[in-house]
Amino acid sequence: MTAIAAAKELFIQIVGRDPEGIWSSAGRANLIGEHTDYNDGFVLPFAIAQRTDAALALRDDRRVRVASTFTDGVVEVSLDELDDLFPAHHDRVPEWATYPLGVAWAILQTTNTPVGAVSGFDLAIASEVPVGSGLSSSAAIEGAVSGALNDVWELGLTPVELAKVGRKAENEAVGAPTGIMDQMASMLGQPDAAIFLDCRSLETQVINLGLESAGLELLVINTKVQHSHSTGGYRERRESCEKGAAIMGVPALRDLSIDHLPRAEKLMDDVTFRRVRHIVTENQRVLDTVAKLAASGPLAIGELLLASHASMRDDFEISIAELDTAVEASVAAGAVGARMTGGGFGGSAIALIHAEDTVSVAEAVEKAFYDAGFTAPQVFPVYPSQGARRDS
Ligand code: GAF
Repeated sequence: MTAIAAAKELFIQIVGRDPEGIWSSAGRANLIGEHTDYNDGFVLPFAIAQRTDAALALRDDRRVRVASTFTDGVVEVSLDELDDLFPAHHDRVPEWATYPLGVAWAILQTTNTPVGAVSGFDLAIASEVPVGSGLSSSAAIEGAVSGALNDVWELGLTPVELAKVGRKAENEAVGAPTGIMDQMASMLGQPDAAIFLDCRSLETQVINLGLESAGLELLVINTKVQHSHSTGGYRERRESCEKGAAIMGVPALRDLSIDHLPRAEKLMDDVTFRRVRHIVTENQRVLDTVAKLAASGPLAIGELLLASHASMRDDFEISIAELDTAVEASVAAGAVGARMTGGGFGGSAIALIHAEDTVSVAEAVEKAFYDAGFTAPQVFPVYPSQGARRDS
C-alpha cells in the first residue's frame, strides 16, 4: 500500500471520516557534502521516491490528535500545551510524536501566530521511508506536516520557510542539533536532479544528474544499523567544528579554504584538525562535483564520492565497518563510486553504478555482509524525485 493510501486508511480508522487533505514530503539521500550544512557550507542532496504522507483535518476544538502507521495508539494533547511541551518538556510525549507536534509548535512560533488563533487537528501519518536508515524519515515527516498546517491554518509560508520550520522542530522540539540540508532536500527535491544548496545564503540550484542518459543508477545500501542524531557523536562533531572555527577566528568553517589547512594544523590538536580538514575538503568536493557534472556528466564523479567516504572514515570518523564494507564491496563489483550518506554512525551508503549491474552489485554487497557476519542489508535503487507536495 502506498503511504497516501495508508495515511488515509489510518485517518478514517481513528477519526471516522475523510481527511480534509493529504500532504506529503520525501526522504532524501545526499550525493555529496556531509556535515557541511551546519558549517554554513555546500551540500548536494536529492529527494528520493520513498515518501511520508500526512492526512489531516481541522477540528472545532483545541485538541490535537496524532497517530502513525509505525507506532501504536493515538497521542492526544491540547494546542494550549504546545508552548509548555517545547522545548523544555518534550519528553512528556513519545519521541516519534515530538516530530509532528514539534512542527505545529515551530510553525506557530515562526509566524508569531498566537496559539488561540488556530483550531486543533486530527493527523494520521504513514511513511515509506525506513526509520533510522539515514534517509531522513524525520525531514519527510516535518515536510508533510508543515505543508499540511501551512495550508489549513492559512499561514502562507514558502517552501524554504517551511524547511526552516522543520529544522526548528528538529533542533528545539526533538533536541537533535542538525543542520538544514535534510529539510531543504525534502521540500525542494526535483525529479532526476540534485539540489545544490549554499547553507549560508540558502540559495539553491537544481543540478540535473543525467543518470539515465549515462546508463547509471544510484543504489542505497541500508546497513540496518540504526543511528540517532539527538545524542553522542553527531553533537560532538558539531562541537569540534565550532571549536576549529573559533581557533581560526572565522564565523564558520565555510570561511576556510584548503590553503588555510597548514595553519590550522599548527594551531589545533590532531582530532580537531582532522574534523576541520574533513569539512574544508568536503566543501571543495561539493563544488568540484557540481563542476564535473556540468562538464563531463555523472560518470566523472566516482573519485569524488570515494574521496568523500575516505574523509568521513579517516578524518571525521563517522563511518562504521558496515558502511565501509558497503562501499568497498560495491566498488569491487564495478560501482563508479560509493560513499556513506547522511549523519553517519549507521544508516545507509549510496553507490553510483552502471544500470545493468543493479543485481550483481546488490548480490556482492549482500555476500560481503554475510561473510563479515553483519545483519543482512537492504539494497535498493533510488531515483531522485519530487519533494513536498499536496497529494489530495
Ligand atoms: C543529518 C543531519 F540532519 C543533516 O543536517 C546533516 O548534518 C547530515 O546529517 C550530515 O551531512 O542528516
